[in-house]
Amino acid sequence: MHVKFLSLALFANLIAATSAHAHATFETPQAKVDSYYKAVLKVPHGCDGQPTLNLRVTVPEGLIAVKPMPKAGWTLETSTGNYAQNYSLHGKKVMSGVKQITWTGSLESDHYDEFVFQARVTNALMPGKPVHVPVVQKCADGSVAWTEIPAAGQDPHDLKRPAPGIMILAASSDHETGHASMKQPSYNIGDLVITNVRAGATVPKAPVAGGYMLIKNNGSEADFLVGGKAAFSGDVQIHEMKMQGDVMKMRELADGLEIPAGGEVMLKPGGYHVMFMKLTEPLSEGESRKATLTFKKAGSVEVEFDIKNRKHLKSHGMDHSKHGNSN
Ligand SMILES: [Cu+2]
Repeated sequence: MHVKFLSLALFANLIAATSAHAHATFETPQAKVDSYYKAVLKVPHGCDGQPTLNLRVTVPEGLIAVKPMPKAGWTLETSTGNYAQNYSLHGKKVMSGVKQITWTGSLESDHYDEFVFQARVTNALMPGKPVHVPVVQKCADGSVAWTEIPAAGQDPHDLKRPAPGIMILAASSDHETGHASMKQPSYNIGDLVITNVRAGATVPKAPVAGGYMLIKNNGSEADFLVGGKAAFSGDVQIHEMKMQGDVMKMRELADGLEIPAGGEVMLKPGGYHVMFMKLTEPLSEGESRKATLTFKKAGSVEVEFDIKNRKHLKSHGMDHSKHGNSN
């Protein structure tokens, strides 16, 4: 059997359609975390002049609750299996689902068609990184396997047959986890991703300051934020704020703050926070301060806190005027 290949581009927004080859692509090459993504795979032609008889899509880990769209004139088959990790969707545990979709029919080589499925984008996928969807196109006399996954930072052009990809964007449904984490740096340590790192501005001689952030755990085991170190603070503690009757009480979490497996915790004013005790200098709005955070399993990571005044902390460090146009 001889096998011939055609070309396929990854990201329509990154790779302009300047190639001499025809490409199969996703119509929308970006998808947001914690949202449903409609994947429209565009197949512009068959294998070197032959009609396409069969198209098989392999669902990558992190896309769940996949539902393919039936096509008139095509037979639709799916195979299901267990995910590598458990996910939660609408409060329910999801452990398995569609892992492979196959459409069988016929698409003339000089015709164009689209193959559609819907998927839930889980927070196991990291914003700013692409996810790749291997596709195999079969013809009477051979097949085209778009299954090569580019390494981190590798130009898909360097691959002969890259799997089409989708760039993962931060969730937008919630301003806490939305564009704030896109415009601010994100810190990775082990399975943890830390974004939206900010601390409250202080008045001169103030003894303490609060530090806030979003911590995501993409791993399969819980981790704990147990403490930290900062040049501007004599003692870095992890605190919880809670209403006790009518009184807001603050206490140190002696065992640390749990970041559950596959979950996330937002540290914010009025809730969990890093407490910088024994401040050695005031923190002024607009400045930033480096500090080290220590996790029980993942270890220590240096992060930079953006210093915000109280009002901007409450709005998660974002400028209100920019809230309207994040999409
Ligand atoms: Cu505190």
